[in-house]
Amino acid sequence: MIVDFSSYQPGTRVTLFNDFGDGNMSQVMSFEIGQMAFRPFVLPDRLSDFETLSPAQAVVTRTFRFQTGDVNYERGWLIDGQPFSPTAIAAAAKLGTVEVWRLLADFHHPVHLHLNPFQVLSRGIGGPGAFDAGWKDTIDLRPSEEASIAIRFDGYAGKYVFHCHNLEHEDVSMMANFTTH
Ligand SMILES: [Cu+2]
Repeated sequence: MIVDFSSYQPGTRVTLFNDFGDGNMSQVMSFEIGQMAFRPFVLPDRLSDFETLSPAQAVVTRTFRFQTGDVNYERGWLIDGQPFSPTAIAAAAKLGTVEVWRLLADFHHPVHLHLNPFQVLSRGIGGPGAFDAGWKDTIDLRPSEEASIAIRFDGYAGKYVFHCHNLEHEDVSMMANFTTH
């Protein structure tokens, strides 16, 4: 991320706010503007290069539905109709392989995977947005939206989770395990 502070005078304090936060929680961070650096800066045409994953590389396609449902006779949030269980394994991925995961949502669900980043292949009607480009660790699914992501599982064998990053959903109990081997 590149932030241009050149329009501020030295000594200015610039605070980044979260419009959805309450009270002190709305203040994310502050920047103290120092002395001007007279170093000409030109934004490069291309910030970085990365390998683009293709659905053709996928060894398996899995589907996960992020929906409301009952947890212990109360309303909760589920993945494929199931609340989180420490012992249940929703997917077992082979290290070094690429998988496509179709994610379906009934509501806003920012879906987050541990271990590896992923790329957004498709989203809703009209395809991925510019904001979907590059490597992601979370995709914010919108109500009734379906998206496909490509993940290359790599690096470490073990047991990991994926979950809705809305804590009110994750805690009751929109989370599941996957393993890599
Ligand atoms: Cu959610």
